Amino acid sequence: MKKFPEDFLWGAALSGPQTEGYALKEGKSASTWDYWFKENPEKFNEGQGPEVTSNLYERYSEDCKLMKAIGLNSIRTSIQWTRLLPDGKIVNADAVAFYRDYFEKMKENGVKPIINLFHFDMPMWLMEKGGWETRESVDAFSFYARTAFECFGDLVEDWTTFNEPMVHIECGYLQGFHYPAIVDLKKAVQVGYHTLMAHVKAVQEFRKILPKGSIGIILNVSPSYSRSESVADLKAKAAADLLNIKSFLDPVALGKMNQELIALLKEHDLLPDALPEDQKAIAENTVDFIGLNYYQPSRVQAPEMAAYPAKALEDFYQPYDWAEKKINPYRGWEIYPEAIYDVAMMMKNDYNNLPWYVSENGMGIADEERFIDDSGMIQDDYRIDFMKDHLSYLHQGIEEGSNCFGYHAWTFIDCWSWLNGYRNRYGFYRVDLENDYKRSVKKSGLWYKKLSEQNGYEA
Ligand code: BGP
Repeated sequence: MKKFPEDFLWGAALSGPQTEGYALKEGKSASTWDYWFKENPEKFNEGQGPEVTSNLYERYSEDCKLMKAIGLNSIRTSIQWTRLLPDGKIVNADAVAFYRDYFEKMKENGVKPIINLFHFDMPMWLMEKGGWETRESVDAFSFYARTAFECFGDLVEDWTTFNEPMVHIECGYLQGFHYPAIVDLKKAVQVGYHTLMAHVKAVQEFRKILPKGSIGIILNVSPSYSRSESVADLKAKAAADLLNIKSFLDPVALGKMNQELIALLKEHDLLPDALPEDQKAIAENTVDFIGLNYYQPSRVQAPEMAAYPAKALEDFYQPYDWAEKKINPYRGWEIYPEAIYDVAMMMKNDYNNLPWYVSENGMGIADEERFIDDSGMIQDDYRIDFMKDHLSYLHQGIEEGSNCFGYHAWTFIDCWSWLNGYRNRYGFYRVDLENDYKRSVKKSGLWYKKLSEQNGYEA
């Protein structure tokens, strides 16, 4: 039996915009997602938008019981900024009532809420003023954070500021996938810097308002593996890790910007505008813990042709198609559980063994209904195998001293996923969109219950 440390968190991650639905109802204002869907519904898989998603707003009482039923002892979800503060200033009483009841119901069912503040859902009123490109966004976010701590701090002890800041930067400002779909490396760096400062200011507020609570951030880690040991490939790998991992992890965990990253940005004339007092604020507001989302590694090689100074990430490193890679055929992502061990060792060796947890890990499946058996249950053995493989490398990392306190799967119930709509299903519960959003447990949900009860699994 592979046993995990006492009080290990066995849970799942969610986000407000991907589950709640009830968009633009009960006072909620538009986020970039509500706006973009209205303007360009054709960009979204099968025209599935953010209005209903998993209909959790109406079903959260039932859902909290379902969390308990599969042994979840914790859930991370997010508050929607546009629900709590529709105009950025005045608190929406309906939102407070909804979230308070939701978090209370979780607790009644033995589920610890870990509450995140931002999961790609920029308010439209702020985006119209420039969003993360402007320094104003830092103050707006810190006001929102303070408001959330004041409204829910008596119910929630554990908080996170952002989910995967690199994703809103890359998808929104480098790849054109998310609104505002700009492709501009210099702007992307500035957006990243303001996001970092918004996080830092939120931590500063947190220490004043909830000194006994703990606060962290959720970062996506795709550790990079280089094509070869050549100087050029290793340089590409180093750049990928600096830009994608150390850019946030160093300041939030160690209280200082990574100097190699600063040198790289300077060399390419990409340094962001900063205020003189920022360094001090970064140093004084490190986190209590880190959440790391891991899905797949990043395979990199030196660019064949690179603009100088760099104009795009591809001028620093390029993807490399490793011939031996194992692919999830239903999502196209590489499956490489070994990386979780490398992540665990990175936290131990490079980040002072700061407490951390796996805040998302899971397997997305397109057309998952093909795996429904005669009893009506999805037989998702592929998901169980995926998680077991990752847990075994995580276990090894913990045995070797990495300070990991939990594992959260993505996700509890099938969720709406941005432009992908409901294409890729990840839940322990299936959500039947054709049948009044009915939830039904998948085989993996029953397996997870046992895992949580035993605090481990038969190896
Ligand atoms: C993570 C996000 C989640 C979720 C997940 C699955 O990066 O934090 O919000 O979307 O990825 O992604 P997808 O549905 O695109 O497979």
